[in-house]
Amino acid sequence: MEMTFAGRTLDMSRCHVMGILNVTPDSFSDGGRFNQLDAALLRARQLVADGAAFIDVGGESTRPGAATVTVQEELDRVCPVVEAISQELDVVVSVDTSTPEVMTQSAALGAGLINDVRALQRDGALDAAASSGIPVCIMHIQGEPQTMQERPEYRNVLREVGEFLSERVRAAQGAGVAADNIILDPGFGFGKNLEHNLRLLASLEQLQALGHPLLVGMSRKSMLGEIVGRDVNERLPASLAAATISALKGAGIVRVHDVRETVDAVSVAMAVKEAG
Ligand code: 7PJ
Repeated sequence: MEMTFAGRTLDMSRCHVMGILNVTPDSFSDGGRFNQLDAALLRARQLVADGAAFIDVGGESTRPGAATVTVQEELDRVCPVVEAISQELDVVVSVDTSTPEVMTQSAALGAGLINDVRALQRDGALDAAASSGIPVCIMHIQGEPQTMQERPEYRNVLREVGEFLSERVRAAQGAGVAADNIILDPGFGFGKNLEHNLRLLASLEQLQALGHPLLVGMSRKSMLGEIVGRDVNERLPASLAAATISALKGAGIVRVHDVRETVDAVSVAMAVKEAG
């Protein structure tokens, strides 16, 4: 169950914490590139100090209604941050992108994981991921980010997510991605209502049967807001519960905003798992 990310080997039978680092510009800030890079590095240092094993750098918002970004804009946002973190910090840099050019350049600058919420479905993404030689996370999504939450429908969400992921694994392997370089993600909130999300979380063990480590992301998501009736900034306890459950059910990576708190929660889950 070991996996190597740009020279760093991790035991994926344990649960690791991935900190989220958004490098989408704040429309209310007039900070230039230098300030943005500086701010990203400060945040990255804190995430590592807090215990993150991965930092997920993303330059494109996938929120429904978010503005689209050009390839050049995404490269300009993501690449300097990937390069700086890779050089300075002892952490795996993950790049949250669906864009082949960003995959290729990030891997060359030291990224250790490609995290694609579109499951390598964009033209050129399969080949870019394969040529990069680094591991990839393939996530399930129903539809496109802009419209995915309008009316998600499944006959059997667990089976359909499993079939989609299996098909994308075959496609990735067909393009030359090594089987032991593939991580899978059910894609919580990506074209799913609360009932779909809960069914997937309740059955996470069954997705392990696909034979790849699992990454899960539920931090602060609206599925948790629906359960506890709280705004996005008050969802830390709910997010910790979701991370704990995921770790107990065998997730190899949890993708979160609140790294320090999640590391503690996951440590308790791991200690219990090892005692069982
Ligand atoms: C996920 C992601 C997720 C993976 C986002 C948000 C939305 N990548 N990128 N899994 N979510 N692999 O954080 O609210 O669930 S962006």
